[in-house]
Amino acid sequence: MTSYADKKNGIFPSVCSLDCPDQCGLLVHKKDGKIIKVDGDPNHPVTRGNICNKVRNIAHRLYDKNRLQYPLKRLGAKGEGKFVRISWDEAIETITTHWKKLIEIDGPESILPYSFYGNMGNLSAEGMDRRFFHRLGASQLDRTICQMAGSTGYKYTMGGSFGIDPQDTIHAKLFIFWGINAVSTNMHQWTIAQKARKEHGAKIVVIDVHKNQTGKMADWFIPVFPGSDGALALGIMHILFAEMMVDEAFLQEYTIGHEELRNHVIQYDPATVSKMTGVSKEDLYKLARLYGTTSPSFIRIGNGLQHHDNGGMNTRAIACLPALTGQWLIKGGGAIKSNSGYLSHNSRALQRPDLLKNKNTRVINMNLLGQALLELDPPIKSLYIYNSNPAIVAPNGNKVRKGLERKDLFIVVHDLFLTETAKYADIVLPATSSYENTDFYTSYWHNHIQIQEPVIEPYFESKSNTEVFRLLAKAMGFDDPAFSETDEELIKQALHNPENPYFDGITFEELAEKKYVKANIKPLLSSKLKTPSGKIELYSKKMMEAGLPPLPTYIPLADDGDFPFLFVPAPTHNFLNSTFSNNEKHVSMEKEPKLHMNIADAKERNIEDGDVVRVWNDRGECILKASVGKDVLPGVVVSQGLWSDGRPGTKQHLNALTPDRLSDMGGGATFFSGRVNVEKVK
Ligand SMILES: Nc1nc2c(c(=O)[nH]1)N[C@H]1C(S)=C(S)[C@@H](COP(=O)(O)OP(=O)(O)OC[C@H]3O[C@@H](n4cnc5c(=O)[nH]c(N)nc54)[C@H](O)[C@@H]3O)O[C@H]1N2
Ligand SMILES: Nc1nc2c(c(=O)[nH]1)N[C@H]1C(S)=C(S)[C@@H](COP(=O)(O)OP(=O)(O)OC[C@H]3O[C@@H](n4cnc5c(=O)[nH]c(N)nc54)[C@H](O)[C@@H]3O)O[C@H]1N2
Ligand code: SF4
Ligand SMILES: [Mo]
Repeated sequence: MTSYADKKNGIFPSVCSLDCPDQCGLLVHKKDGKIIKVDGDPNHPVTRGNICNKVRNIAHRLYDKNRLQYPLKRLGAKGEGKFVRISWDEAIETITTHWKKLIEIDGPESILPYSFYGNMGNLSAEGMDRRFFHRLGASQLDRTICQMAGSTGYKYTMGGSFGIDPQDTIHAKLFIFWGINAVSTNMHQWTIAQKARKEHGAKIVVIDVHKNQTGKMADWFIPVFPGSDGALALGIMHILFAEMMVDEAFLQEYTIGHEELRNHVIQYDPATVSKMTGVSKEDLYKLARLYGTTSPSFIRIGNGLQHHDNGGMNTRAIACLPALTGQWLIKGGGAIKSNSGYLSHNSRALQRPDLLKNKNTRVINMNLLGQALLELDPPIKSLYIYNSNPAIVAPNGNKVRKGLERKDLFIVVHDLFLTETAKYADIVLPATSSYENTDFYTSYWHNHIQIQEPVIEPYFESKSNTEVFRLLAKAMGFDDPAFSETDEELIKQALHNPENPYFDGITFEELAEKKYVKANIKPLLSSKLKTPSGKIELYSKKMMEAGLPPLPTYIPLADDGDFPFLFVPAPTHNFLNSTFSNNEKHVSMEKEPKLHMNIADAKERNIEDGDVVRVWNDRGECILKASVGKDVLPGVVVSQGLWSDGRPGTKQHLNALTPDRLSDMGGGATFFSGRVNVEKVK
């Protein structure tokens, strides 16, 4: 294993560890032992030398004056932010002594790990941590906050997270970016679309509730009501069948349920669908005919349209479209929701669920964190939080914070910063950045596996996730060899996955030498799909068994009270979720949080562009600046960014407003299905 950490000067290979589909290959420039510049690797076939501004400026975050240097113990009240430095020995001793007592009195399920993908490295996000909590017998966390609804909906249709190779989309003549703010969240897919537009006149259509940075650069922007995408997809299907633009041979050979679907979509006529979606009949015909007559056509299905009560079904419905026109057989045609299925590593070897010894420990949905902390019986008595910042990112945030405030709840937070969440902790542990670690990465969009070797020394006393779990295991007296294996051994075990043919022949040695290796992907339909029938399931018996409509169906959003606006608090350009929201450089690039509203709605409330507005519902309130115009439909308001609410005089914890209902499938989050009211602050 190489480490470049002790090299003072030079340019070294690295990988972006952020939760972003692009998973760029990076070149890190060092001077006197410090990172001074980060570039995209020009030889990386997907990155091609381009990276986002967030990561170009990452040195500002890595060396931020507020970055944690030592373990801390809380002095003040929970949430207050008063801490004192302690040693690692004291930190580990305090945690494990507390846990041993809890296990004796309340049992191990009184302890709950809470994490997400603040670091996408497979060892950092789901390696030694999983081994540790399995052995402990802690409550298990269902990690549902991001893509669960959509992935489950897509899986019913296509059998798993399998789409096309994004590098092939250069051949597409039509790109539909559907519920994805790709300019900010998948920039290399956007770059390919622009190249295709320039080289062969490809058209770019964006379907969104907000004409944001992506919609503004489209050839055609189509605004829709939040949560209405399923209806829009069904309206397109209606026209495709009615005007005989479907590929009958493809339907016969590769799908099941086409006749049921053909009859089912008769009810979704253009007039009906126009009312459901806000898309005019004319535009609906235009879109369906464009889609029905252009080949190859490619749909990039985003996460936005699935953060809804009906998010699973919306995705399921859109996923049926490429089959109707036979796109999956054409190079560059088809869709991508997520491609994570292609790069599934040996998670059993890495996570060692066998250490649970078949104990049937309870599973807690992370979207219900507030409820779990306040209502669960027997109660959760300790939380160990890493790779995530729930006090900002979790839905129904005030409920979450009320739970975190519980005096009898022992909280440990492992992070690079004293986040809003860390302020509630009893013990705070400093984390290394991914640039200080060894790890391997598997993108959920492109098809490359990548390796990260340390490029800088650990920052002061910070430690990686794997290292901390090794220390905790030792202090708990866990002597299974699983807890002493090195990072290199863990990577080798994970890469050896006999169940994934695409990993065939890819070795640690090759990866260590080349830094990135493309998996041996075969065309999607060259073998049976992983659906029960092996085909694309337009009709799904499995859905019916799960109590869902077996055919794609429009189901309106749940009732969220009498507030006049649907509220969509989406991610923003210069942050990654809440990461960077506490770094001055990135906050200065992003400026301030805004509330986009339609001019007609604003007029009714005497709100002008730039006015300060109060946004509220029965869950909480925020104070934002109004941005008045025509970028959203009447009845919809949109904000961007998960802002830190630590700065004095601000009230911008947007998840204070969001519902913690679960979506129709997969226990997913419904961040964008909430309602609010808005008024001018005098
Ligand atoms: N710069 C940046 N990049 C990121 C992130 C970030 O925070 N910042 N986050 C990362 C993560 S974890 C994820 S999951 C992805 C998410 O990235 P995307 O897949 O782009 O998903 P979102 O940004 O959640 O939402 C995308 C768009 O959906 C729109 N939208 C909301 N509701 C609806 C609807 O009902 N219908 C339609 N058609 N559109 C709707 C929103 O206005 C938004 O423009 O991005 C990753 N990349
Ligand atoms: N309103 C609203 N809420 C949302 C969303 C939305 O669109 N709107 N998006 C949702 C989505 S899709 C997602 S994925 C979630 C994401 O939510 P989170 O997973 O919480 O993502 P981040 O806010 O980026 O927080 C990651 C944290 O991990 C820390 N971290 C980074 N690397 C490491 C490491 O190696 N070790 C440790 N211990 N810590 C590390 C970072 O410093 C940061 O504080 O948010 C969700 N919340
Ligand atoms: S955040 Fe995304 S686009 Fe930016 S460097 Fe990382 S992987 Fe690339
Ligand atoms: Mo996400």
